[in-house]
Amino acid sequence: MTVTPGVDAPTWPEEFAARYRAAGYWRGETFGRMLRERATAHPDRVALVDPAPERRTWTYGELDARADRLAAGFAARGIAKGDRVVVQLPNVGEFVEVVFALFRIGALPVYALPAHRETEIGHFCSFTEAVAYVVPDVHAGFDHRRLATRVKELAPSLRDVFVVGEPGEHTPLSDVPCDPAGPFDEPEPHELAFLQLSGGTTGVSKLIPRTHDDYLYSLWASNEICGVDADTRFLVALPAAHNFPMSSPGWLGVLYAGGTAVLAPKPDPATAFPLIERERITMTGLVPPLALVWTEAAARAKHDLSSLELTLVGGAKYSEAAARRLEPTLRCRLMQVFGMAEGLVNYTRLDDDVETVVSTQGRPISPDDEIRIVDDTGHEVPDGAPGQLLTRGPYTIRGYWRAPEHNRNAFTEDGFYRTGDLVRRTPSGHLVVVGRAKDQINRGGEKIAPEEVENIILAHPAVHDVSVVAVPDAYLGERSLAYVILREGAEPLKPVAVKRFVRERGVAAYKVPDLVEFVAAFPQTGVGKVSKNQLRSTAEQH
Ligand code: OOB
Repeated sequence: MTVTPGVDAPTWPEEFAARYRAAGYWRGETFGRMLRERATAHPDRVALVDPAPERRTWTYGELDARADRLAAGFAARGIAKGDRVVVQLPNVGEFVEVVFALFRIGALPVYALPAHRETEIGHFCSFTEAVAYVVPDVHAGFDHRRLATRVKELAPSLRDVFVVGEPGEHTPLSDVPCDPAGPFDEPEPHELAFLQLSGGTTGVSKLIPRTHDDYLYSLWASNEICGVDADTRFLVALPAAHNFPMSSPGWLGVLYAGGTAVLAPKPDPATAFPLIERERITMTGLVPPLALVWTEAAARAKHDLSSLELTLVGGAKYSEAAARRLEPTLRCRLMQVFGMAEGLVNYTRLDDDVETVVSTQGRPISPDDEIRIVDDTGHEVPDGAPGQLLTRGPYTIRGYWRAPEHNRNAFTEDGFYRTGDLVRRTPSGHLVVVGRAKDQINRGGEKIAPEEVENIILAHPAVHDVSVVAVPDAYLGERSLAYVILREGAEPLKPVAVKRFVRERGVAAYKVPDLVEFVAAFPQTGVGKVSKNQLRSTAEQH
């Protein structure tokens, strides 16, 4: 089934699109052509390094040729423009090869995280009517081929499973490449490039439709802000499929600039520090808990980290005290980033003073990022006061993919995205994140929709009701706590049994509640609804 822009993926009204083109934000480029141009300009420069288990490199010329051959192979297997392909790969070179091959034929990667399991993958595959699913053989001790076999039963549209490594009953990715056969039905710059996942506040993740034009703008503008150029050597420490390490400025930004992206198999100092030394890494991006660990480890590190010039920290609130420690210990610049897969990204700037860098989450990329900070009734708050952040702009979506009902609430009538974040604005235009209005848990940058976990726990026969809330945590920022009311007369349950029940449903491990507590009743609001605010205050006592 083809994708109809505007219906499946609400798009920018023509007057806005015209304005963004006239301002030079949307340059009429596509990812496929971008890589081709870089490969023509500097074929022998190294684009990509996959250091483990043995070091592999791809020059721009090699990556381009490889993307062409894979694209031809995918096309020969019937994958066509507009088709969705769920890609669930860890930080390996094949991830980059596969997505550029898909970009080239206009098929849309759907970026799953390595942690996702049957529930999430089954949903992505069936909801998007994906025709193919790309997996590693075994990653972090988990056999993705067996997951793929089960998912095939859930999603009848799925024709192919391609495996990086030992294929089992599926198709090895190494069998796919063909000699390029003629030009492909290439996508246009205004068309969709991929579907990114939302952190979500509802039962299932919403899909975020990003176009070549809008995403490429966020890349080159991020490059200018972060000082990314052909000499940049960027360490992809976080999962490559997440929007932050992909585009802020991330591996895609680095490839745009002609630099080198190095894929870390894991983000811990024991893995990352030797890589920084060996690969002369100049830049990386971390979530706050990792930044804490790196800062502590750097104080007694034996490795030479002197090549590191800039560390970006974002994805969740970075405490001011922790932010203050980063520059002196890692001996590089800090940049805070407050972004969202839906679009808007804020950075502190290289010429901001230290106080601004440690105490704010940055200001928007674009002069045309419109920011409104409003109260509960939708009215703008006085300057400097906290309120809910709404935004609209040249790289912020106008609606989720195939979600018209949800879009009615998630966006205002005039197209502003309701971020659900509570912020205040400083006189310099920087935003400070002060809290959250949306029902979401931010577990060290990994987003959990309480409703999704509640729905799973509710399916337990002994459970009468459940409410999942955040508990403050010194390391992760937040952890999850499930308050459970048991059915009358039900056998008493242990917390561990509730956790096991969630895990066995086949969801990403980070969604399994960290804590489970049994209660007799929930506090109620005036209108008789469960008061999550009160539950959260109780949870803060933990
Ligand atoms: C990034 O993207 P998502 O889509 O996983 O999560 C977005 C949400 C924001 O709405 C906000 O609630 C939270 O994550 N967030 C932050 C933050 N950065 C993101 N909250 C406080 N302080 C920060 N610095 O997380 C993302 C996307 C692109 C770049 C960076 C992060």
